[in-house]
Amino acid sequence: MGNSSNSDKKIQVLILGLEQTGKSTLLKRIVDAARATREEFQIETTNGFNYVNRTLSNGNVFNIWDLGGDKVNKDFWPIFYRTLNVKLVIYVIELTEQETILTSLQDLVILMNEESLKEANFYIIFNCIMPKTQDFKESDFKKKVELIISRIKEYPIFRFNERLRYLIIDIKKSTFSDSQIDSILNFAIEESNNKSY
Ligand SMILES: Nc1nc2c(ncn2[C@@H]2O[C@H](COP(=O)(O)OP(=O)(O)O)[C@@H](O)[C@H]2O)c(=O)[nH]1
Ligand SMILES: [Mg+2]
Repeated sequence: MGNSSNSDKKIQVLILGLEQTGKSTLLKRIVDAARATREEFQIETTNGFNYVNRTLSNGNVFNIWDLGGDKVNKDFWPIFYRTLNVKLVIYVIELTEQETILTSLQDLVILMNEESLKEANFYIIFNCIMPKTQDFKESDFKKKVELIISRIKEYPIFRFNERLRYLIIDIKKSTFSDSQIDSILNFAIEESNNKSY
């Protein structure tokens, strides 16, 4: 309801995923990348939601919502995705927590088939929370991620190939560049005939 009256051209983005996967850390990275609008931003366990605006150099303005991922907060997700005209879901999965991966996948499949999200693209961030002493190497996780993606593909999902992209990263580390953040956000507005994935 009310989606078509969204004349202010702001592009709605949700950051979703289970708790402790790195969603709020990702939001902080997005804020840090927006140097012109740098502001004080505290990361705590998210009760409710965090919210920022981000303007890219191409003029696109994004409203980015980081929603809490615990059981109670998850019940409120539908209020956001059924009210906002969501163009992009950034879905964070923590790769080193084996027990939670299956739950993450089930939630993702449900979201991708949710009626009010059928026009939305999905960008999975496979976050690798490495111990302080250990460096992140993408190659260590590639096989695992390919397996996970093939698991998701077993489900019937509306326009799966066009709507899904992913990245394997340690969100906290500097290997996650500002231009990667920009290209994730811009996936929100890519026309389907340009989609290369
Ligand atoms: N080493 C490392 N720690 C991370 C990373 N992402 C998040 N963390 C830590 O994991 C915890 C949960 O992160 P948070 O962003 O609050 O998760 P959220 O519950 O999904 O919002 C925090 O203590 C973060 O500092 C990461 O990429 N690398
Ligand atoms: Mg949080």
